Amino acid sequence: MDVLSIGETMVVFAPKEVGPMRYAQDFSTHIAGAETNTLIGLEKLGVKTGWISQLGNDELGQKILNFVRGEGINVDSVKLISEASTGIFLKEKFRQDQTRVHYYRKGSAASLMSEANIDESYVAQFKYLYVTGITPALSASCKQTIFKLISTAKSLGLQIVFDPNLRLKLWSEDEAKETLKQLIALSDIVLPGTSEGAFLFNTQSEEEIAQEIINLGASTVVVKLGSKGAYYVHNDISGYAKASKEIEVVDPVGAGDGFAAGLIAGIIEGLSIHEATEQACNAGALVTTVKGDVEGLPTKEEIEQMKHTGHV
Ligand code: CKP
Ligand code: MG
Repeated sequence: MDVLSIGETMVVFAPKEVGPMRYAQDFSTHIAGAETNTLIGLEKLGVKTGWISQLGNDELGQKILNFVRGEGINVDSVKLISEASTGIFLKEKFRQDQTRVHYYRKGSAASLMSEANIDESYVAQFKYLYVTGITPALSASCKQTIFKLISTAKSLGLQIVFDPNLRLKLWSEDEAKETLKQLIALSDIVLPGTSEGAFLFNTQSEEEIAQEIINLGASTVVVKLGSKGAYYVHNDISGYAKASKEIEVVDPVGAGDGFAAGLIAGIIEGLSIHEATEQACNAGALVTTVKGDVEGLPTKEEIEQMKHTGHV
């Protein structure tokens, strides 16, 4: 298998109508979590993946497990526990162009993960470890688990890919800043957005953000610039790439995870950093054309079609 990740996946309830959620009557349900969003994107692009997690031994936990397994991800390291419930979140389209996320995940089954969830022989089956800044924000034991998993993975020769995924609803600014910088310093490939870069390094410039991250030890940095594309630095190569077509955004959540999937798949299939970044931009853009965090993740054929014809 190629890519391993660890994190929390939840059931999402999204009001069907636009407007403040207090008036909502009907909800649609989806499944989302940054790490499985990316793993599902990778599976769609032909990359074999595995996931370490914990879910409640409840109906929603079973729903998530079935869904993730159904997308092809290996779930041998996912535990169902009876001590806590599966986390959920609500995704409110407050106004047509304003999405708000509300978490109900404190004390969830995933937040109780500990070093006992890491099986070294399982980790040894992979070439890349994909981590986001959400998992260490879930609890003290999750934070400890992330550092342990990264050091185990590094000692086994895995490459570390990191998306800061700053979530200030989950932890304080000071703790987030300190921990995210520590995690960046342990990573080979780092995928920040400009607002995350600005939070961490006090600059809006993508070139300065990338340089700060290279100085911390990464060999590859790709800074996401939203609809403007992305800026990459890989060893001594740098440049810009963007999606092959302007798209109409239906639901922006999950774009970064689709981006990560496109990039990692591109690196695994041996694309140049420019081509891999372009594939990442196309995958991220396509995610936003469909409601839900994973439903719009593209196959390789869709990406090729977008690239060559500019049509989705
Ligand atoms: O940065 P993105 O919009 O790509 O991330 C979205 C995901 O894991 C979403 O699926 C949600 O479950 C989360 O980030 C989160 O915990 O906020
Ligand atoms: Mg993100």
